[in-house]
Amino acid sequence: MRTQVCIIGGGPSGLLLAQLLHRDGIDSVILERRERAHVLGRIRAGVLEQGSVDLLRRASLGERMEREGFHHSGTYLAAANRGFRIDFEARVGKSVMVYGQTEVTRDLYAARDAAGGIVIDRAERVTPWGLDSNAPSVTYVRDGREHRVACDFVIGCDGFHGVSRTCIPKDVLREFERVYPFGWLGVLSETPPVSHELIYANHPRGFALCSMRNDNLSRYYVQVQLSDRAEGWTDAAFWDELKRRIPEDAADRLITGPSIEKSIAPLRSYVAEPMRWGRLFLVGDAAHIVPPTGAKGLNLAFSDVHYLHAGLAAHYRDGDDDGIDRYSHRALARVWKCERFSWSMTTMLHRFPDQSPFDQRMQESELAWLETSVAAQTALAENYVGLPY
Ligand code: RFL
Ligand code: PHB
Repeated sequence: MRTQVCIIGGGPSGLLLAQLLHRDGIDSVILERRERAHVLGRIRAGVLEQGSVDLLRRASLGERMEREGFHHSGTYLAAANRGFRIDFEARVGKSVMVYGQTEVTRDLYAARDAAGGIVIDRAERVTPWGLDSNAPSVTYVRDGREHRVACDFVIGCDGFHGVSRTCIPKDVLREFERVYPFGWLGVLSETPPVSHELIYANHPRGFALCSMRNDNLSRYYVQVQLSDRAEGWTDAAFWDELKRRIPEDAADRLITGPSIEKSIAPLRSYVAEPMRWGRLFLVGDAAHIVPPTGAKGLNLAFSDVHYLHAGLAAHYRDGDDDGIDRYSHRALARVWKCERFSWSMTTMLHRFPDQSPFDQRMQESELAWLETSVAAQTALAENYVGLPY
């Protein structure tokens, strides 16, 4: 088979890139390792920046998001069981959209199907070839048979554990990493959200987050030890712990119920440089990971898609390679700013194992400063709603 752009990974970044390219008349094939039902079953991000919303609209994917998503014009931060609000609209004139990654992915698959796009799931042993030549290709095995896709470009949208990044020679690839000494235990429950906006809580017992998917679907997280297992946490233990860490009025209001999903995610900051090698381009989690505290992972994947789509469109339309040549540099400039924000939110809000009473006071005074300083609130709001592309 031959295509112009071969995309490895059928997560949100691979699907969105394919959809944007399709609108420019550029054809692509997506190779996805898992079954589609598995990809659609993942519970991940919940918050979309304005730039991500605009990009989805540009790909004609805005309709259900507009109907079912929630505009949030602010968020609550809390320290020691007392909360205060940061008003994004007042500080920077922008808001965010609460619309789950699961729904975004479902909309993207529906759009690919409607456009007759090729998404090959259960593609095993996906292997790129000739990335430093003008004629790359990708082989894969499906139902025991090997296939080859010849293409102009290979795009690695295959997440942190994908194959693409490993194709960049060791003496070219530079990796930067911080692994945090804790994880997030996340619970999804069919209960009304405790608050109409998110609550990010610092507490001496550890971080907690109250988020949501819709009027009767809540998403909550508590910081846990990396050695904890989700099965080891009963629902009752989870709700007790959450209540201890959030503001008292929210704890009093909290409606609890059985969990319908419970899992533990480790926290990591990671960047791979460069994001391009020969005919290979890395996008999203394949190139960088942020801890979820700033709600940046999916949004960062989408800003990569924006830069790469613009570069590929100019290549095919005008024979202009400036955009693809500058892709890695432009994407990384934004990646590092979002890495910094996600790291700083994580550092401000979590309890670290060796944290001293001094460190705890430092966190509390940073939050106290945020509560009263318009300048500090503006800086946080500018990053949270999304830096410009
Ligand atoms: P994905 O979603 O990991 O998709 C990669 C796809 O590639 C496939 N794949 C392969 N296919 C073929 N061959 C191979 N060798 C392959 N290896 C892998 C995989 O099966 C998969 O389908 O990467 P992508 O598209 O770059 O998207 C990134 C986002 O998924 C990620 O950044 C976010 O989920 C992060 N994240 C959040 N981001 C936000 O912007 N806002 C949030 O509120 C937010 N909350 C979160 C999060 C991530 C979390 N977890 C579980 C890590 C909350 C959590 C708890
Ligand atoms: C979520 O709703 O899953 C969510 C929201 C905000 C975050 C992380 C996760 O910072």
